[in-house]
Amino acid sequence: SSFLPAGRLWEDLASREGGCLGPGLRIQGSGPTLDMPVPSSFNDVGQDRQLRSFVGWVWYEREVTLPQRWTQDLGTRVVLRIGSAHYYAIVWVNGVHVVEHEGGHLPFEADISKLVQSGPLSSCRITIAINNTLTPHTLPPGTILHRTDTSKYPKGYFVQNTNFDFFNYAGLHRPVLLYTTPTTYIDDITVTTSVDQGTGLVDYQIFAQGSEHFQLEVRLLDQEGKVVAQGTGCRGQLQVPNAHLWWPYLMHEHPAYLYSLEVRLTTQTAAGPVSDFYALPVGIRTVKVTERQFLINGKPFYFHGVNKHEDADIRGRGFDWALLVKDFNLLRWLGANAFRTSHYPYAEEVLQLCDRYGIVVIDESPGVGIGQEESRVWAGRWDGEREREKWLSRVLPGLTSLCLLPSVDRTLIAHTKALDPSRPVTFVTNSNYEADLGAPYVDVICVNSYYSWYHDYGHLEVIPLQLATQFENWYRTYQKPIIQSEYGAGAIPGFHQDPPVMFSEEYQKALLQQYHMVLDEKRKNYVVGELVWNFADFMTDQAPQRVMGNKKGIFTRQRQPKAAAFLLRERYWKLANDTQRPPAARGSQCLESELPLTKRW
Ligand code: BDP
Repeated sequence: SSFLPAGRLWEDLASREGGCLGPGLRIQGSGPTLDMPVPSSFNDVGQDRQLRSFVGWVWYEREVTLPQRWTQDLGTRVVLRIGSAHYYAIVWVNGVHVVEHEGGHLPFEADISKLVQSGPLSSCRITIAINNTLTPHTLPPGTILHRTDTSKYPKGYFVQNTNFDFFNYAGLHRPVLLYTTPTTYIDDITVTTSVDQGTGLVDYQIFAQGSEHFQLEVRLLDQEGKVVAQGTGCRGQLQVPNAHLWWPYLMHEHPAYLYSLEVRLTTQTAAGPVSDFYALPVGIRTVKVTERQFLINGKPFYFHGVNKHEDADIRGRGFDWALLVKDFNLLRWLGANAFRTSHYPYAEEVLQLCDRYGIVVIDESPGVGIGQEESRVWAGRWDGEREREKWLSRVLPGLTSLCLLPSVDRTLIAHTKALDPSRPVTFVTNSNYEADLGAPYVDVICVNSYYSWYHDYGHLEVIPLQLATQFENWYRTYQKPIIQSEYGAGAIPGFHQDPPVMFSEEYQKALLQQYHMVLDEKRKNYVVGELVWNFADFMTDQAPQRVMGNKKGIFTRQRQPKAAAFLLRERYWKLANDTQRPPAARGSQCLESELPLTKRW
């Protein structure tokens, strides 16, 4: 698509009109444009320092020709779907405003049938203005600092300030799609599952739009394509005797078993019956938290995994299938059974792959870096139920096991649980166990610590004492299971020093080993997981403590293992054997590609 950076900030504009162009104008010919791939961040695609750090409005435009059936059959509904646009987006079709959306990490769409079906034209010009300015009112928040000392800065100079440790990549980060449905269509499907003495119970609720008159048929198919249960109507319960449960990776011989829930909606029209159809993969599983354990299907689950980012060379935060599948292959290689979507919701394709690979997810809202000023802003906005709903629709995750909130607000946590009682709720804290305001209300406590990294530099020997104290304090105070949600050390790939020194691969490895000694002790009791910071090196703002980004990855940004990756691989496979597989079944549960490792044991 063509792309035009328009050079104005939000706060310069009286309204969010999208900068210097009126909606009727074409981008082509209105100024110098660039070719811009979608999906991708725009920052690293060019050879231009200003584009890399650009703050303000950018414009995307693309003209497509639609099939005649779409534009002439009035029984067809044409939808424009935008996977994500960071941060604020305004969308026009053929110069007509169709939708606006705030928030850079969730999809949104617009019904554009009327626009494309109104004339003989079958062309469709999609124009999207995006503003990446972060303010105290955005999620994540940020501030624009105006530098007014003219002896140091040119007139009008400003910088975007943020309180988080990743680069504020922007653009159309996920696919932009045009698709069709009939005018009466399946809008949403909600599924919850439970198990009663081996019988899987699948409760479904289907939301249809467009008319009141339709029939709904529901079928549940197993992996062989056999129908195992069926129903009719908008809501019901399907019963699956001897159900195959959805188990996490390495916890069962056949992990990640998915049924397919097929929903067919039929309407009678003058031209005959018309149907809409949707197939949703469904895993039957239960999740429960006790005082010391995190139970999946009634068995203790230990999270051994990573924190991630949507981040890579050139494409920035842009969605890329090859990268995604590589990452899942690395997770399998590592023996990881879980990850956290730090620090925002990831593309839905990521969650779908987690379901297929048996990876348990802590799905995080974009509420990172909320300081005191922003808390006041948000506290104001949470007044009143409508604002609260708006907030929740932005922070609630998709198909995952845990839902993570940014806030220590008791009613917000209660409300989240009311909306989705099937998922435990947590939030990640660096704070002091005594001062923490959220811990009393969450299901699982997630604690970050960076011993011998951000203090006691180089003194690896203090980790066991400090970490044991951390766990004991939190557990004594709250009696809830704890996940070590972040720990780690920076290592510049190829830097070696023994005895270990900070930033060497040896130091990263040695620091992790110190943590593991304590984790091994405490996991016998109430520690239910460990997630290393971070899966891969990732880009950040420039700062003297960052070496072309954050180097705490156990893989490089190009997904090559550092020494610590081999250490964790050995540990995670051993943890899987120790804690999750019945002894008799050991060694029989690996995928073919992993057999050499199992044979070694
Ligand atoms: C953690 C933050 C994470 C940072 C990390 C670090 O959650 O975003 O990248 O510290 O400093 O507390 O490496």
